[in-house]
Amino acid sequence: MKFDLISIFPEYFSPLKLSLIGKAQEKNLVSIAIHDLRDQADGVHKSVDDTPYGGGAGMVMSPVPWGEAIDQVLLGSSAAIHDLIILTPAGQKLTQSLAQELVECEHLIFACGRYEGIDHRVTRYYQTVPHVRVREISIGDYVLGGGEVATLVIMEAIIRLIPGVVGNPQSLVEESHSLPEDAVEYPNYTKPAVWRGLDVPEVLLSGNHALIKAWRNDQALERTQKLNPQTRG
Ligand code: 6SD
Repeated sequence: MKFDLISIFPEYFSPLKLSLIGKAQEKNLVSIAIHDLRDQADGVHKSVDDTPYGGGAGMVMSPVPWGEAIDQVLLGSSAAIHDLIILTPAGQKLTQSLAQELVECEHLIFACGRYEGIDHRVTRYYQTVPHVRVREISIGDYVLGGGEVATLVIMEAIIRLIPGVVGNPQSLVEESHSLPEDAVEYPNYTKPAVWRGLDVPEVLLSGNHALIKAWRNDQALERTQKLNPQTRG
């Protein structure tokens, strides 16, 4: 799976060398290339933004360097389909099922805006390009300073679903199947059996696997009701 990330702050992506995603790159399960949008900017100031048509506060990212950067990525790719992800609070909300859909993609391009966002013609133009699917995605209803952190979130959600990335595939199975549909996780405990006067729930020490399974199920449902009663459980 190939990822191309385009941003004016390429250093935002340094954490991708760590942990799960770092290992996934070492194992050649994913290939990640980072591109500085400013490499496509002209003039001494390498400007990538301008004032908004129609007025208003802030600056809008010019479609010109974005078009150059995205075209360059597309020309260098042999993929049959390219998914161009544009991060925006107005996009489709990231969910586990969207992550499961995206992990099937061969080539993901993340366009990370800053300022007031990217000139909307970038979305409109690439919607007309054959073999490109444009997806506007949000990670939640709050406003970030740019698309970089949202990209890191989406990539982590996707990459851990690639077979061979998570060490113990049973943990993926447990997360997705053995709990009730859409429930959050049950609470976890490890040694010591008593910590600062707090015991581990007795059932977990019982060795009775059927009882443990039923208890975890109850706990997951109870937590789901408390944490997210509107949308889950
Ligand atoms: C200006 C951006 C890009 C600004 C964003 C995405 C979400 N879920 N909240 N905020 C965002 C994305 C904000 O570029």
